[in-house]
Amino acid sequence: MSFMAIVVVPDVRSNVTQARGARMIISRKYALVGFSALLVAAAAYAVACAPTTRSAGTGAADAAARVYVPPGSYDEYYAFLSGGFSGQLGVYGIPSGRLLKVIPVFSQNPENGYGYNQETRDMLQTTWGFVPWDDLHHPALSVTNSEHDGRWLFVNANNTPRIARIDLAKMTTVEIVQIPNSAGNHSSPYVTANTEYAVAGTRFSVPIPQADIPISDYEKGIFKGAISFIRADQPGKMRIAWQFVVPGYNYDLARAGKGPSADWVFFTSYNTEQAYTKLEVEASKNDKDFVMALNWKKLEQCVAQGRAKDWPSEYYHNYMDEATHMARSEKVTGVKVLTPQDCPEAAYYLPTPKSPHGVDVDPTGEYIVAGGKLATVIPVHSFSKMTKAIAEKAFDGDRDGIPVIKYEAVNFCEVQNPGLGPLHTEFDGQGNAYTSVFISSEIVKFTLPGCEVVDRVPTYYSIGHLMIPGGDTRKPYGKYVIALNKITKDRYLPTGAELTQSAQLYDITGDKMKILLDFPTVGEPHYAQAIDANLIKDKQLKFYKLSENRHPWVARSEQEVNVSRSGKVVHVKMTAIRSHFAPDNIEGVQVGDTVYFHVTNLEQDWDIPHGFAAIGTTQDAELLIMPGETRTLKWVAKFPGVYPFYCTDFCSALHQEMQGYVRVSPAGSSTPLRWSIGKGTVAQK
Ligand code: K7E
Ligand code: CUA
Repeated sequence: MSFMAIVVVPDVRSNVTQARGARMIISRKYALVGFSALLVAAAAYAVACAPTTRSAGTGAADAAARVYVPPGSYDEYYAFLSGGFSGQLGVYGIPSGRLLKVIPVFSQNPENGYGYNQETRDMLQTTWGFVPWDDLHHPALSVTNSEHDGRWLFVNANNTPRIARIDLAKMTTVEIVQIPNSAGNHSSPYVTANTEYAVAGTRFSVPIPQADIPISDYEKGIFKGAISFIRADQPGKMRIAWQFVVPGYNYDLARAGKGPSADWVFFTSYNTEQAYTKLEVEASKNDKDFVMALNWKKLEQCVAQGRAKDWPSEYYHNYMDEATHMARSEKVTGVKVLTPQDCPEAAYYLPTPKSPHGVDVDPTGEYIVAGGKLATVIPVHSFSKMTKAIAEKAFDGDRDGIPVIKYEAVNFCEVQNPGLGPLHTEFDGQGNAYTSVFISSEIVKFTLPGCEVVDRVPTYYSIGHLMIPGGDTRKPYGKYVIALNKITKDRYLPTGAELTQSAQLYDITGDKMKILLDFPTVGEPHYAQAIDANLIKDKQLKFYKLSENRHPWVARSEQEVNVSRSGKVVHVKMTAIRSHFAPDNIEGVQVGDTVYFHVTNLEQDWDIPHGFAAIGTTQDAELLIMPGETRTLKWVAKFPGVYPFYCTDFCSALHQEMQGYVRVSPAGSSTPLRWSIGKGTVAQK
């Protein structure tokens, strides 16, 4: 969760005693603070609206039929669910909820060696060094004219600010760029209407540039937020195009406009109080915080006109080189920085109640819906009112040179009775909006432009984001809404202290939302995206072409294998094919040698990976080598002896025969370096 102040009330379950207990704890804890009343109300509300579990009940057969995908058939959508603190992305079929793949992004993954093996380790390089973990919240599919185009998916790393690109034809992470001058890369990444830019805002404001100063200097306005624009439509070339330095608030979530508002991006900001301690109280004082509207076209012009300053920042850009199948890691120096003064008329603040979390733009591009997590209404702003207010200068002063538009001049409506703790909103393309409501644990449906709540349905439990397939595009697919829940409590067979997180699928084709399915998720799902399977299923990569493999240690046939020594490093250039390695006998390795096994999978057929594992591997995991690919395992020879290596992926009837030996002699031994497969084929150096 990213809003600590209210997570103290997640106990929304059908247990009155528990809720009462929670209420007591809360009121004790918050007796001193201004909004304890709201929190108590929250707990009371939880009791009143306590969901009844197992509500699928009568319609169960009908629900089952709606999500049933017969064996051998495909799902309708691919859904990409963020894994939160797992640093991974789960790929699920919808409506079945079947897990199809886990894509490691900001994580090491022993299943396929990502982040361990020598080819992919550098994807996780940063100015802090090798950072093999992060907190992944928001997937964003690439779009053309604000509709899915099936090229890429972008995701954020929250902790050590980074953005990654996933290639949707490979379903692997192919590019990661670090974001300097940012801290808590939460409002990230959201792409503009034609994926020109991925935008990323800082959740935590920090001294920019970083400086050793007292924390209380926050009050002097030295702490700032950086909004980054990352060029996103040029694979392999993600760069910080520029950064826009804004007042030191917390920039929580973002959305690009579409249609008439396509030149704009919107960011929520909370902590406009600029608190730096006890934020749960100190950052909850103002009745209104802001949505910040940024005209990125104008900012782009200002940069083109040379108004940005060059700042000496450093960051890493890592990408998978297609030809060599290896990550390239480069340090980039310098970033262009704009201030509001450098580029007037590019940024405006829209007053928004109260500590807003999500901000979402409807399919027409006209309505900007914010989720004020402590607000008692859902504020909906109007883009056309906003442009009019800007033309008429209907302002209420400014913050650091950013004009604040009068609330009445930009607000379209306040949706009444939205539940407690509205967070995120998606759209069905039929004039309805669906907002996730955390404290009262429900999805609330309201009409736009009607602004009237027309339905609500409980979620089990504590929904964070929600997602309608295509629900953030110009053309939502409608049909389903998926609740991404924080807490499951009694929903599944218990598994010790750590319980699964979960998603829930609802039918939204009728007037009333209907729950169809619960399915557990990998990690904590924050946001998710789903795409029509027809857009990408037929372009899935089946294997890498061996003839195009330019890995420096590739062996394209068994004739090309060899073993070579350079000082205390031994390179084994080897191949794998059903059902043997070549070579499979290696001698002459010495204690203290570092051995690199470069294994090329010679198969040119779909779904025939080979694995490779060597005993006592300490730094790398096993390898999983796709057909036509080369992967490298680093192995340190520790003790004299004869050690096996073997294939870990059951690849054929003779998979268990797919093994070999490496002989390790004492350091300085006279055993020559030699390798072989089959008797009498010994090669020697
Ligand atoms: Cu609401 Cu990180 Cu998008 Cu979680 S965030 S819920
Ligand atoms: Cu190759 Cu098992």
